[in-house]
Amino acid sequence: LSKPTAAQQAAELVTRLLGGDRAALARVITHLERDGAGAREIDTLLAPHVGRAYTVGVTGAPGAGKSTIVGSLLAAALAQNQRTAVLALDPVSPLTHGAILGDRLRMEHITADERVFVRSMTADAHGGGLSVVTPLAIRALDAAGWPWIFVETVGVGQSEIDIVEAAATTVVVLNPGWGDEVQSIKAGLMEVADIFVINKCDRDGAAETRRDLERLIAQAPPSAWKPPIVDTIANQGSGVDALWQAINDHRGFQEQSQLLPGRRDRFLRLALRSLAQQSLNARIERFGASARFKDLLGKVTRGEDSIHSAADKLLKQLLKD
Ligand SMILES: Nc1nc2c(ncn2[C@@H]2O[C@H](COP(=O)(O)OP(=O)(O)O)[C@@H](O)[C@H]2O)c(=O)[nH]1
Ligand SMILES: [Mg+2]
Repeated sequence: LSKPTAAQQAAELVTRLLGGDRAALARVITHLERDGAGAREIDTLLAPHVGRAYTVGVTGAPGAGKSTIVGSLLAAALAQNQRTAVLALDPVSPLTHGAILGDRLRMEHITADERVFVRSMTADAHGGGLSVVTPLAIRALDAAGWPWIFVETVGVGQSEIDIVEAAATTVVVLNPGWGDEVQSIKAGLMEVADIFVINKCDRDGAAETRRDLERLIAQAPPSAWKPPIVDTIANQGSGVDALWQAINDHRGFQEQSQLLPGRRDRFLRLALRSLAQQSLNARIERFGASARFKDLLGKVTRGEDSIHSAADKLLKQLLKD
């Protein structure tokens, strides 16, 4: 008997995933993460089965309490017998390996439950970055029948803002005292926040933070949804039911106003753009080693061609290949 091909293995894995096999789901995400043999086949096979899940992005500075909040939200969801998956993203993994371990611990009390699926992903496991892999992993969870998907990410850098934009509901977590967090708000999170959380309300300064936030919200362009501010003490579970309610309210608002197809478009646009970008970058890398590239480079070096025109020729060549 010959060894099964990557395509056959992918088909078998996806069949098991669709049947609810958790180990198959975990392996599929690993394949997508590594962009290994079968990743393309896997997404093709998943495509007819996606579109039912509701995604909630949870973002904020490191240490703000995102993992603690997600852990308590899992409990709130479970209390209503809602099955929930979590993707914990670590965009700067060499610096925050401890954080990922901590995340696991903070959710561990609950991850033994069959109605919960928790998965961490790091940026260094593949070439394309989290903005490529996260949408693919969300599709895998969706196809596997997880109705709620929480995505936890650190709110730094444009690619992470892209990721939170891809969620149907985006929760931005702050702490009393603001500090550096006001920077990330100004850097663009203000426009993407559907719900604000002031976590660690056991500390001083919560009322001032709320006032600052209310002022920022009042300055935003008018819109039908006004982001609520929820106070939490997540490590004591306080305020988390109100947050779960706010998430459900926002979902209900979007369903009623028929806003979810637009959110879905935004998600797929991001996924498509990220993947195309990754693929183009890989081609440029490969092309950089070719004789044709050396030729182009030589012309620029000798002053026979401009950098602009050489770059145009490079692109033309790449798109022809
Ligand atoms: N005092 C206080 N500490 C909290 C609260 N919520 C979380 N923490 C603690 O803050 C630290 C960072 O929490 P974590 O959930 O890992 O933050 P993340 O990096 O945003 O995921 C942990 O030690 C938590 O136990 C809170 O409401 N009050
Ligand atoms: Mg965390």
